[in-house]
Amino acid sequence: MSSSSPAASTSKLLVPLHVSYIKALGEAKDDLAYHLTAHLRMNAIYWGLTALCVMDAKDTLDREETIAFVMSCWDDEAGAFGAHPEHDAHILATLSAIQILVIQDALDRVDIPRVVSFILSLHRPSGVFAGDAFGETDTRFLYCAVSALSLLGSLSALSKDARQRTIDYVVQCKNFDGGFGNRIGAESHAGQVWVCVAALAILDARDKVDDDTLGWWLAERQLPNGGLNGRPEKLEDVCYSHWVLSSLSILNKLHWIDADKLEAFILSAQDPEHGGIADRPDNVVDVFHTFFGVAGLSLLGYPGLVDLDPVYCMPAEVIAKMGLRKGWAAIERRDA
Ligand code: GRG
Repeated sequence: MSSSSPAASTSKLLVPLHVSYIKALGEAKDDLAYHLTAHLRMNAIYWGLTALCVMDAKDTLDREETIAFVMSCWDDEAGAFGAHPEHDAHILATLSAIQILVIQDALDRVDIPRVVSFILSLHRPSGVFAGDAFGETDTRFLYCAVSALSLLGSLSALSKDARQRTIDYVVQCKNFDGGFGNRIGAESHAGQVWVCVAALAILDARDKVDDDTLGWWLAERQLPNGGLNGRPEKLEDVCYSHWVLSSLSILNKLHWIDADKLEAFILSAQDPEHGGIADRPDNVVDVFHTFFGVAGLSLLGYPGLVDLDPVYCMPAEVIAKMGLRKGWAAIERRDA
């Protein structure tokens, strides 16, 4: 990205440029980068599609083509989705696939009972979930499992006892600073804070969060340049605009950070020539940071954007229609 871009050019969200940047990603099939990121393809389509929804440009991606790609990643042996055709099923790709199908109103294409059994097969006696049949466990996979079950209307497939063990596992990951780590005893990290707080919200166990202690820890993630880091002494990164802000939104404490400074930081990480948002100003853009940048701006009430549900990280209207909306609050959207 050009570092000589005039500051004025990034004082506004460059919506048409970001929309064409995301559209072009799916068409760059001759690029080496496209093939090197095959293991993230399903996640990348979810990030791109949801970013387009937030910018009110959902139809930029062809609906039938998108659904066909998702279905081509079905792993019939496991009964769930891989990240790419011929890849083994994994809970991360499975959640992204379900999110895409829900957004496209195409859940009816899925064998829901098989996906539910795949997810339940990943549940461990401690209450945590594994990512796949090979067994690595952590709170990210726990969130993916809980969110996917909920979106499939099958949270009740977790028995009362299994649900309680899941809640207890998350509670055991809570630290003295109010934050959460990726396993019991692990350091608090904003990404893990979000998965744990959002999973507790879905499981109707929000009361297990120490709102004030965690609210302070999250607010302290803001650095003098306005950006947010993921844990103390680390660099700011645009993606924390989602992990931190969504957590604060679920705690109804978004006003605990300086919204104007964060907004200016996110906007300064845009590529004003080719579109896309980077982790921080003057770095190379990617779809992950583009999505989490616009997600953060949406929660900050940026004009013209569509509301995002911070618990499911999906368009708020879609979640509300499914009757899944939990208590959260964003900053009121400003007029354009
Ligand atoms: C539906 C949005 C959604 C997610 C699914 C995979 C997942 C569930 C959540 C991931 C949560 C998480 C751990 C996010 C953090 C990602 C990140 C930027 C990690 C970087 O960690 P370090 O240690 O960086 O490299 P720092 O910033 O601490 O130096």
